[in-house]
Amino acid sequence: MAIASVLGFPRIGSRRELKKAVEVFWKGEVTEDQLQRTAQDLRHANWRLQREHGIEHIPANDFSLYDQVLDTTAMLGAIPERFSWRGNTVDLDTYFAMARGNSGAAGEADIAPLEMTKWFDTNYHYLVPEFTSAQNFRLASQKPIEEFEEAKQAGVLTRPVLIGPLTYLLLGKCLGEPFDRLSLLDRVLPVYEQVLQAFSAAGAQWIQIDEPALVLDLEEEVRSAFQPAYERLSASAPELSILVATYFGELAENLETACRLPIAGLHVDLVHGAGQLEAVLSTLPGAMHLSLGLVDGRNIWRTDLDKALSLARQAELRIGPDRMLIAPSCSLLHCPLDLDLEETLDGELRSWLAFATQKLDEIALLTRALNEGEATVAQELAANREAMASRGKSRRVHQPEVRSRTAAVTLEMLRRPLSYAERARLQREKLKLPLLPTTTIGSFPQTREVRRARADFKAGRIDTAEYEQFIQRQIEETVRFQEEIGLDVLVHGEAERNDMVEYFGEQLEGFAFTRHGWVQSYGSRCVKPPIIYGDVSRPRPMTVQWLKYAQALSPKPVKGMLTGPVTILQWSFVRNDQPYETTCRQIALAIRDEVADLEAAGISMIQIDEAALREGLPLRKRDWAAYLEWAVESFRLASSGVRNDTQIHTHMCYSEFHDIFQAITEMDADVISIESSRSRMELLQSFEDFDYPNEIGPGIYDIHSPRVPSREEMASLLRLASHAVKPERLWANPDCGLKTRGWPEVRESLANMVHAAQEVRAEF
Ligand code: 39S
Ligand code: ZN
Repeated sequence: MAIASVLGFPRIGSRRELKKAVEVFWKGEVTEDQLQRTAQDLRHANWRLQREHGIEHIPANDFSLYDQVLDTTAMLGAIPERFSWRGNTVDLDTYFAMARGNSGAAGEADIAPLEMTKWFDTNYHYLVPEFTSAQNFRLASQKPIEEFEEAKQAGVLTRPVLIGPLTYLLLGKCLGEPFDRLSLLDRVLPVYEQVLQAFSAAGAQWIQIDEPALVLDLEEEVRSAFQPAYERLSASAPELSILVATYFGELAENLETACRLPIAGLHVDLVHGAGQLEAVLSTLPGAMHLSLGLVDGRNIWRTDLDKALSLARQAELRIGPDRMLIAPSCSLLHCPLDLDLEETLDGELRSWLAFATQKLDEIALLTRALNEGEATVAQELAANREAMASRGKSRRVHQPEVRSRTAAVTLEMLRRPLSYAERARLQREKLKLPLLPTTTIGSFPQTREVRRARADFKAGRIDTAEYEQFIQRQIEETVRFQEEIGLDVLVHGEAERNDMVEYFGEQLEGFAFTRHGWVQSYGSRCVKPPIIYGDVSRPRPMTVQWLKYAQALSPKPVKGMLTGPVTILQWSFVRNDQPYETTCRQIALAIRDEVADLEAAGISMIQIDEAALREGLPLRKRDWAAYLEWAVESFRLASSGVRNDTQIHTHMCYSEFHDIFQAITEMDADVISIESSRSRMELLQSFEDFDYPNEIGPGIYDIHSPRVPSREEMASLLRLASHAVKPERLWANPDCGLKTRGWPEVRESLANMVHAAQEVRAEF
């Protein structure tokens, strides 16, 4: 019989209970016990829910108070020296210090947190493990076992989840002298062996070990490290059935490696690696179970059950039902929890969607169809067919005008009429900015007050006029503050925006947005990605009213702020019935219209953020060129419709540019601002090496912590930058938006930044 299974489940709770509990704990308003009780309730609710929905292999240890990679670091006792951890097991203070750093408050030292980065190509961020060549590991957290026991006591025999040793090491970074991370494998394996033995002793039958690294381009030495590692692991707990889970792509040339492992089962992603089933079936050894990732764990579309069943039947013919597990493509962590909470979505749209809870039903249904025959679920299958057909032909999805407009894009529309050098001259004449102009990335602190006003407005407690007046007051205060400290290029502060993607999604045609569709982005921070279900267009201006208001307040230029097409695409749930690049081009045209309207309203500088351009890079290098081509083209389509003397800015939230430098240059923005203060301007090396032709604002104020950088510190960063970039092409700005910061530190830091720029300016 095929087994209904799940690889991981959302843990924040239907009302973001985890976020709220963790944040009040950080403020010291509740005890550790209270936090742990909330966490326990959430775990129990998840186990119960999955059981009620017919899932047999239910995960444990997929829960986390912050991040599952950090949990693994705690399990392995790989706590960097600077946290001065001396305990036997990792305590909660050390755990959260690694996640958030120690701001130096209350007499404590100022300790930097672990770095945060993207979990593969998702919008989830994990904390990067740090290793030294002398790194030691030992079992320092019983969490995996405790959560397994906890479930068992609640009557659920779970399949616990661990991040595999190879993936874990590959996600980490080496400190000090460079060395091979895999040289640490022999030191981590004993801890894994101990954990497996503990699971075995506790009565676990299956264990899931996630090795998503197997869908990446791997060097031969890395690939060949899997076999001996898994030989040790499986020998250490022979009664335990190990399922190695791969996801987010195809195994491709790593398939044989995976199939040779001495394990009981292999999970493959058949949504993001749709073409690999036949190859997997031909390579899978005679006794190995196959877990079929048929239900998309990263998107919100209802599964086409006929298609999924035909894949399952294909597998069944070759390996029989007894070696099959039916599963989501990856953990459901990346999906919102429950479609039933969305009372405001209309019935038609809702019939096309499945959130995590609905995906449980799909998995159970597919399993039943296999085990008991399709006749037993005929009604459900018919309803599914009807939903698929309605989506395929709906007028809301297919807009002929959008189609013809996208088809009519010409090469001229992708190019500014003059070169950067000629544009720069015109822009200098018009804007009359000083050397090293100072500006910010766009957002100012989103205070409780701002969020509350929006919540009140959405709930109807205040009316439109009241809300708009409130936002205008915020804008005015922000503009006045910037004038006061002497910034050269102002922004309106984005008080009206809940999120840089959701805000635009709410106003574009072809997008739907949810009320409770939260997905964890990192730690306690969540996002509510909009749903792109149809052809995209812009019925009316989205930002012009606010920018016009702000510009009227000041003679200084106010920069218009937009989110770029690639970033809107990356941070939304995207339709799966046409290529991503087609959807991206439609969004680009909508943004292009907004750019034109801003220009017409007298805005002379427009920033189009592509925060997510780099993270959209495909996992396999061979797919990079195609992606970068349409991504850059979309940006150019959005940005090239302006006059030569209108200055186009863009912003990017990371500092590894070496490998995509060509693409960044081809975007041809007049000014680019980038993160860099944490990497101490290392990225300037790239700009020097490649001789970036346009203007750059390397971030000199690290906004990722509440720390206030001094004027001297920022001045020296600017001087450093002026060695790599000609002073006439250099800007002074923070390294990202200020929305997560508080006003007091922002006031002080920005004033220091302006002084730093003035100081260095005087030296030229
Ligand atoms: N992806 C997206 N989409 N956007 C991004 O900015 C990023 N940045 C990177 C990469 N991916 C991204 C990740 N960084 C937050 C901050 C940084 C992030 C991701 C998320 C963040 O702060 N999220 C907020 C949070 O988790 C939610 C932001 C939001 O949508 O708290 N706020 C809404 C608003 O402002 C809803 C606010 C809210 O919680 O309108 N309201 C309360 C409620 O609904 C009521 C308000 C109150 O009384 O306090 O209960
Ligand atoms: Zn940024």
